[in-house]
Amino acid sequence: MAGEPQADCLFCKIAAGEVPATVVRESETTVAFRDINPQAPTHVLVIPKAHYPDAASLSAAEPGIAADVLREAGEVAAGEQVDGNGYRIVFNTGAGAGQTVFHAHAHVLGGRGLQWPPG
Ligand code: IU
Repeated sequence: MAGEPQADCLFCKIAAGEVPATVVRESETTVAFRDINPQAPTHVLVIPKAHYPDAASLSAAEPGIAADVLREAGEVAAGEQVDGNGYRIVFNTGAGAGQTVFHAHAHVLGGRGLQWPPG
């Protein structure tokens, strides 16, 4: 069923506490944890606890939880004190855009200069 945990999904296991991660925030519907391969001094992933493969399917099925992810991303940036100099919230969507984990997640990147357009 839509949103149910998937047995083969790493981020479902992190959300369930079955795989360790460096958690920085948690809410009823989301978990935020540090990326294992950080691309900036602050690089935190915010995931919904419910399983949806990408941001578009999450927001279509659960707009309230999609809003929770965005709000938590902003709270992460404030907590990491990267909001003052600017930060980026990224949802890679599809393999062609670099998505490698097919459980919706927001990258929160900050703490260095960020170029535009991204690569
Ligand atoms: P992507 O947008 O799907 O490419 O992002 C997946 C991210 O998940 C990527 O930045 C990885 O470094 C990160 N990650 C992680 O934090 N922990 C893991 O065990 C694995 C990937 I696998």
